[in-house]
Amino acid sequence: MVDATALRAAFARRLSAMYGTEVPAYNTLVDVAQEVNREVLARMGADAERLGSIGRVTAERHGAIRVGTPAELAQVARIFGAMGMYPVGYYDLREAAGSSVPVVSTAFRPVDEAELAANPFRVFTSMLVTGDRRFFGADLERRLGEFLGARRLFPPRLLDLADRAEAEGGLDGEAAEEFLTLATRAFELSAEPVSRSWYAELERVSSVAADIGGVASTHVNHLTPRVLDIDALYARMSERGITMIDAIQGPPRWDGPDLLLRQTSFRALAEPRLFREDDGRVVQDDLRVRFGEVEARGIAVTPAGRALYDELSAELDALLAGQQVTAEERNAAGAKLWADRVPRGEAELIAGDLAYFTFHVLDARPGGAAPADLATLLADGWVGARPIVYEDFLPRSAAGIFQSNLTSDGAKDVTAAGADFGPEALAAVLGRPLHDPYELYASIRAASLARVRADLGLTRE
Ligand code: OOG
Ligand code: NI
Repeated sequence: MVDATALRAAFARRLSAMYGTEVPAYNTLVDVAQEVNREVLARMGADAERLGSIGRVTAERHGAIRVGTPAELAQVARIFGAMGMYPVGYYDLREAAGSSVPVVSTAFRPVDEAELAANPFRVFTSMLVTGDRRFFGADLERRLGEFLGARRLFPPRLLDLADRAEAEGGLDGEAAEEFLTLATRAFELSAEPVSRSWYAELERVSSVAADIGGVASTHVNHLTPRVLDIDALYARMSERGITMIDAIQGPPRWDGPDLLLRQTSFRALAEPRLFREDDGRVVQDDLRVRFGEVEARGIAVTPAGRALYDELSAELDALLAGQQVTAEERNAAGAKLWADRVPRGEAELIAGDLAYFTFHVLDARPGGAAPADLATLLADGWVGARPIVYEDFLPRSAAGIFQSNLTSDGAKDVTAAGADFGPEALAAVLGRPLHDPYELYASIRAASLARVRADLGLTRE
């Protein structure tokens, strides 16, 4: 029996091998990320593994895919469900700062601690909101609906195997092989010709709409490795002649602990694609829709920590509004705000309930009766803390990643009516609960505290 964990790990490896043949620069990115990770490990030793073992970090990827309809998204949920990946979080990229991308998104990922440690593969998944009048007029919505309704992204056999795997907790060897082959193939770039005029019409609305609804299949948009020092990676990729986007998105580089998520990318590569002209001729041209992205993950923050992050980001924007600053200058201004306002020590992050940690009883604890409160347990050396890694995404960075890789600005009619499509609507489409990331982190923390209490023979206060 190949269980969900093994299916997920195998799928991540196969997708990586496939994407490397389609986008060779991805292989360079993975090589450089691993080179940097080895150096950080040599330099920092065990500290380098505080946010995940080197085994986990080396295998760690996130993918991004985009689909067109609720029915397609529900099928995606079944395929990932087979691999122990469940929808977590709601992102509205139609609204995020600076964004005009007509999608709502979630991330499929493992939700419990052991599964995350075994393989945290996650896929940022976006769905077009074709009923949003700011982007699509009624006629275009209707034609888009017809086009999307007529295509089939996933073969019925793949969906059957997915359902069986989810119901039975895995698949036997032969069925697992078939499932993995079909699942990987479903995300390959198709060689089918693209209708030039249809693609162009959608591209006038948004290049993301064209990438999703202009073609008859779906594909991985990017596959992102994790790196332990993203500033070193940025410099090294630039030295290799790969032009990175202007900046690293997310929190600034500073001399405190890594929090949340920092990401950067290089521009979409021109890939050869076949086009069908209106007169029926098929010609070769290229499209720039896929790109390379890399990320560094930090500690998961609580709602209070997130509010502080959002506040500091807004203050930084206000501070720099109207000024022409380089990415370095922006980082320096951000790092200064952080130095003034974000605690630099893990103990302060715990005391201020700003970030999530798990707790464990230390072997070398004092004798006698254990104190009952966590602060004293930590301060007196009874209990140690380990940070919980941030497993999710940042809407503003996601919008920045989408945006910096678009070939055109598209057109959004801000006076037209948007379409309500909130987290409840998304959960209804998925046909399964949409997990709240904060609840997941909090329950991992709570489980560790329950173990500490049991180990120390403490009853709940
Ligand atoms: C997804 C963009 C968001 C991230 O890492 O924030 C994303 C896409 O381009 O489809 O992947
Ligand atoms: Ni991404």
